[in-house]
Amino acid sequence: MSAEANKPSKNRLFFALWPDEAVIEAVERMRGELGLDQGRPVPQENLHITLLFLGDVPDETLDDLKALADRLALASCEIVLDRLEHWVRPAVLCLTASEVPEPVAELVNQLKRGVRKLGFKPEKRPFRPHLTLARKVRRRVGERQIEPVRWPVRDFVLVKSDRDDQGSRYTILGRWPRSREAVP
Ligand code: 2AM
Repeated sequence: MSAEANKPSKNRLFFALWPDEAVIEAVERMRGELGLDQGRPVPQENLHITLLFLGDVPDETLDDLKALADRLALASCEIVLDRLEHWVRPAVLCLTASEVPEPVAELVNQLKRGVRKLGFKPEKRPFRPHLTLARKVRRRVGERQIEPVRWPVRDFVLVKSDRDDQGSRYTILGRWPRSREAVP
């Protein structure tokens, strides 16, 4: 057996909010209006707001993460993306929300608390909801208020990220609250 085959299997995971069709359309409209001429646009199917990045997670921990998500509640709310920001160091251009809705802030706190009990060390920096529009944006882009993109928040997802030469490929592993899945 090769050394590769002996390695414990891990996946790069994160919890996120995933946009529905209407939000994707609104973001694309905004992206068109902004007329970006540099960097690598995030493909439409990859648009999301990260709630909590977990990094490489061994396969045996996946069920614990799903069980944690099963226990969490999320009241319906709305995230209003109302600013364009250029984060110079990670070189990303993103839409950000001036305000974090209370249910989302509470969910992120509960996720952090829950994963800490599973042995993760979630980052301590305060949660800043952002939707990355483009990466490798090196020339200055003026930050400004934008026509708000309204994102109704109904559920959250656990996502696997695979990276290759083409960039990131995301697979949704679960969606919560689960009761919504039963609704046709
Ligand atoms: P970003 O959109 O600001 O790049 C998957 O990598 C997601 O997790 C991305 O949306 C990324 O945010 C976010 N993320 C947060 N912390 C990260 C880290 N340390 N490494 C990679 N991605 C991270």
